[in-house]
Amino acid sequence: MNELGTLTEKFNQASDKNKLKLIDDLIAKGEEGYQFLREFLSSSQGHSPNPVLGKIYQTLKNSDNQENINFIEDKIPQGIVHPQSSLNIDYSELQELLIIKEYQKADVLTRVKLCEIAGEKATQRKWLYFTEIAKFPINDLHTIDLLWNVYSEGKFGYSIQRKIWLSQGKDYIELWAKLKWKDGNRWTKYPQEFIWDLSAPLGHLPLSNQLRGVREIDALFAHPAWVTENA
Ligand code: UYC
Repeated sequence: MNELGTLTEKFNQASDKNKLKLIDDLIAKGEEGYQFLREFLSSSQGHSPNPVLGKIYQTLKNSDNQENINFIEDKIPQGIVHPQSSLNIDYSELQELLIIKEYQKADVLTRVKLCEIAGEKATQRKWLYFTEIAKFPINDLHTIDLLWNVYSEGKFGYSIQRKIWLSQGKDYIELWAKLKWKDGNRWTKYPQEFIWDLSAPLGHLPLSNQLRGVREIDALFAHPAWVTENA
């Protein structure tokens, strides 16, 4: 078998975590690697979106290879997630920003969308009461979390942050340290000291301002969106 054949076979048998790494090796093979990735993505349509498919999508869409760009435009122009909303909220711009890894813009837009979910008053106020968060539709929180997860190699999103928080015994001091939101006694300064790419620690984004205390993020982590999935 040729080198590419060995690589694609390895890819097919790999765990998702290893697939993420092997995507880079496939890209290094040039057009043949890209062709494999296009076919893999095609044959995965109808599967639920995950970070492996998200990384392949981003790689093809953000490459300067015309065949990749044509493939994306013809087959999957909007992204691999079909955003669900119980409130008819449009998440397509959030998907676009995450696909091109504009994580800082996506972070800002995520807060705008949370206010949109909460309603007119929150949108004008530009921040949330914890009582509003408790009433958020599960669908919309799942969509926002899925978009972040799928287009960050599984690194970002609220459900990841919540898992870290649970693993730290629901201790916010520990959570802030893990997410690099605080370094010792020093709060990370918004926005310039946050890390806006995939070199960030697990769960670093999206941000929740802690200026008004932890009740907001606490309501987010207590939401049934996460509890029903994995207790
Ligand atoms: N900021 O420090 N933050 C702001 C974070 C705190 C502060 C926005 C995160 C600590 C002020 C976002 C951290 C603190 C403003 C974040 C952080 C503080 C502001 C923009 C680490 C001082 C502007 C959206 C936990 C010690 C005032 C927003 C205002 C803004 C995020 C200060 C996303 C994760 C306790 C003074 N900070 N924030 O919510 O209200 O305004 O405009 O968390």
